[in-house]
Amino acid sequence: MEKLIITACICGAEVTKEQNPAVPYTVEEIAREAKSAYDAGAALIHLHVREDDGTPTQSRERFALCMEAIREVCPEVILQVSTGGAVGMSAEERLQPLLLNPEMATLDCGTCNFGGDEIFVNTENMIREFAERMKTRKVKPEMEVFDKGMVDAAVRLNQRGYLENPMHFNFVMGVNGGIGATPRDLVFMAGSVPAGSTWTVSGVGRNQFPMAVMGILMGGHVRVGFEDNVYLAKGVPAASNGELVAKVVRLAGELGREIATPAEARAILGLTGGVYHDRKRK
Ligand code: KMH
Ligand code: ZN
Repeated sequence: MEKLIITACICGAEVTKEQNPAVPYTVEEIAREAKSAYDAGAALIHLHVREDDGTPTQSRERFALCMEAIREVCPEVILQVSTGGAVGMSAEERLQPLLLNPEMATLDCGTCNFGGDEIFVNTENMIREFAERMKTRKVKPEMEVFDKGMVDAAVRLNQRGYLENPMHFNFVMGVNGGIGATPRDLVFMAGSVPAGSTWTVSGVGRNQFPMAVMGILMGGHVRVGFEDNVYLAKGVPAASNGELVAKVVRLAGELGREIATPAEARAILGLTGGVYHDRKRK
């Protein structure tokens, strides 16, 4: 089986220090959490950033500061910027970090209820526009899919030339308004992507580790981190993102799946663009 790529979603846009004091807000805290995840075995960091008071922002300048700070402490790690941002942000606001030529970015493939009155809006025109901007800049998209219909939407965009093969999906499972997080749901999602695609699974909340085990066993990849879950076990807050990643490394070890280094993850995902490679070529 292919080696396991572990993605760490270290920060998110919604989770707060009230939920877990280790949630990073400042540039230094974000670099600290990225390093803890990388040291534990994460090859890829899914990045949101905050103002010092915790307010989510998609500011290009703030992303630049955080990305540089992460590169200082873990130069090899793959950086994937969020273009999802936080609920209610405009498309242009969300697109700002693409200007920094990251290796990867998220491409949210549909609109989803996030609970209460919150709606995460991604119209078809927005998705096309985001996809085109990523293609122009040679940024590899990770298709964020909260339901099976969003896989189909991505496949349609691929057929129309907006998205290149092979596609990489992230099944975000267990959010209010999206698909559940049962083994049957994951088998359904994994069976719905085109042949040759890669996928990772993000179980939200208490679904994080059950879905991680399923992903490990099924030959997919795994995302863990504070964005999706702040607990190491029931009632036990994680001291760092690194603790969450280390748990996945332990589970994978027990199940006989090796962990991909960033270089191996780049090969699996076919990453060739972005600042990382530009600097290497110089
Ligand atoms: N914070 C959510 C509204 C992404 O990063 O692309 C969107 C999100 C998805 O986290
Ligand atoms: Zn995100």
